[in-house]
Amino acid sequence: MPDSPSRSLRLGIAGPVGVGKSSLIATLCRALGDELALGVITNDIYTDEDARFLRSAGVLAPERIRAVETGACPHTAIRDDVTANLLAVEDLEQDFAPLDLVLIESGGDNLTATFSPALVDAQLFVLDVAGGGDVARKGGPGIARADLLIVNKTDLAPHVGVDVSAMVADARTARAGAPVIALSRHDPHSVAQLRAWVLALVDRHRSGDHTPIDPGPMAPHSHAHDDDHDHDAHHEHPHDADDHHDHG
Ligand SMILES: Nc1nc2c(ncn2[C@@H]2O[C@H](COP(=O)(O)OP(=O)(O)O)[C@@H](O)[C@H]2O)c(=O)[nH]1
Ligand SMILES: [Mg+2]
Repeated sequence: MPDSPSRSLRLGIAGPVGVGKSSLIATLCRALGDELALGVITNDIYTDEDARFLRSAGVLAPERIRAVETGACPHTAIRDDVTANLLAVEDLEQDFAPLDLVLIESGGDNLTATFSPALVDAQLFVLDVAGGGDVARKGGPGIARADLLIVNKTDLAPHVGVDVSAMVADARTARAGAPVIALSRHDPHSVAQLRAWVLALVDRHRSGDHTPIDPGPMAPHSHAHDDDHDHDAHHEHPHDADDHHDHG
């Protein structure tokens, strides 16, 4: 629930590592920076690499881009205990009031990670064609129920043997018709579609006509953490569906 219609729209960007979340945020800052007051939060496990990439892209004043370091479990910081992210958003909103839109990039450790509706008003889930044409069909809460699904890097489709229109059709089926945009930062028409979708959402948020949807918690899962970090990867944390899992 928006605290007040004048608070910024908080838009989450989720999806696996490497699908182009940071690049999509840079694209959005370029496409919307003239008409909206923007802020960006990145979630990285141990670094502020995404924030540094975005600052160096020069698409937004560097002080409007802040990093939250999430520790071992980036999905926890956007779903189960969103305190650090909420504080970062509220600080940005206070420091640059009034902001229209805050973009929050997830740490992207898991195909099924979703944002809590306590942190974001709406969320995008990003896939790329290089992940294979099948991935959209495999589903998961973000793919099925995020406010918008992006099939990214369509310019690469001929090189990886993926049929974009079939992938988009599968995605639409998995989402019961909810919106899907086939995107490439090299395709101005697709960028214009994304821009229009975000502007329409900001309008609905301002007029109080947008209702946040919870895609639901991530599926029960186990995953191995990077071997090159010296920390105890074996731990459990509660998810909101009470589906405890082990990291191995
Ligand atoms: N060909 C192509 N590459 C892209 C596109 N968007 C992002 N990339 C590349 O994909 C890689 C991962 O992008 P990044 O934004 O860091 O992904 P993230 O881990 O999801 O934040 C980088 O090398 C980007 O340059 C796109 O539309 N087309
Ligand atoms: Mg990134």
